[in-house]
Amino acid sequence: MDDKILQTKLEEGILLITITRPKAMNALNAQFFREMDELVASVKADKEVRVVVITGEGKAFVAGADIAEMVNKNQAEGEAFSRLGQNTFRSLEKLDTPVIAAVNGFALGGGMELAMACDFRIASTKAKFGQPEVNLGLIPGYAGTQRLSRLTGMGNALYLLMTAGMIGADEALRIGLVQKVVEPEALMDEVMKIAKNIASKGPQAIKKVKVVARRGYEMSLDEGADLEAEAFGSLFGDNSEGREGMQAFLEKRKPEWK
Ligand code: CO8
Repeated sequence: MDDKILQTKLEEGILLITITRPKAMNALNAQFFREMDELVASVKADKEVRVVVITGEGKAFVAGADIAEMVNKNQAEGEAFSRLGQNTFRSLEKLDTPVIAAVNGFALGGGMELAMACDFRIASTKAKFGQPEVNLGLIPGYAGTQRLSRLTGMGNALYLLMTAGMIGADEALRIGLVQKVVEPEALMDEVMKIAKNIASKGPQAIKKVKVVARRGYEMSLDEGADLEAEAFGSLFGDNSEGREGMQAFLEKRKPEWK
């Protein structure tokens, strides 16, 4: 029997990762982080994977870190569990391959933090978002305190972090936490359509655009623009992706990416 939490399917360059612990609402435990670390390393090494999609089985995307696994931790173990998750989510975010969260249901606590570490989020109308940690006498520990304000602005972030309230997909769309909301039965078709669209673009350009946008966000505008110019230049020249893309446009044909 395959007792992996993360089930994968690779189809037309799209790696679909499904979190399959539905009886525990896909709560994140140490095994999840081990498996996710392995997957991130394999995506880094695999040129076939153009886009990663993450979703959850059942009625949750992920309902948080595994409370049963956390409850008896001491201070040092709590901090270590936080760093473990932070490192995994950071390495996911740093992949140069795009990562899309297909949020099918509850995305709470560590689950919302996982969704926020993805490049963008497509939500089902059934999705519910929240950072309920303060209900448990905790705070987010997978950098949710940092990413939420970057995505939604400080007022929206502190409102959600302090009230621990749950919001629906439409409210998440309004505050910029998700980029699109679709009916539950259309979620995976829509996400796959978006993923295939991205996979059809220049593969080097997609990677560069992600890395430059993300790294530049942590720099001054001048430093970010410098990084952009360097990456822009790298797409030019004989046998380059940019040459093929522009040539194909001028010749009114589809580009042939390598
Ligand atoms: N951890 C462990 N088990 C969980 C979790 C969780 N986060 N969420 C749900 N479960 C379990 C339930 O205990 C239950 O188990 P059992 O069947 O054995 O009783 C099963 O999943 C089904 O859950 P419910 O019966 O509660 O299902 P409902 O449909 O009634 O409710 C909810 C669904 C609303 C999602 C509800 O389960 C809930 O509120 N869950 C907890 C949400 C939460 O508080 N999440 C935040 C957790 S803390 C966190 O994520 C911190 C992240 C940073 C950590 C840093 C490391 C230190």
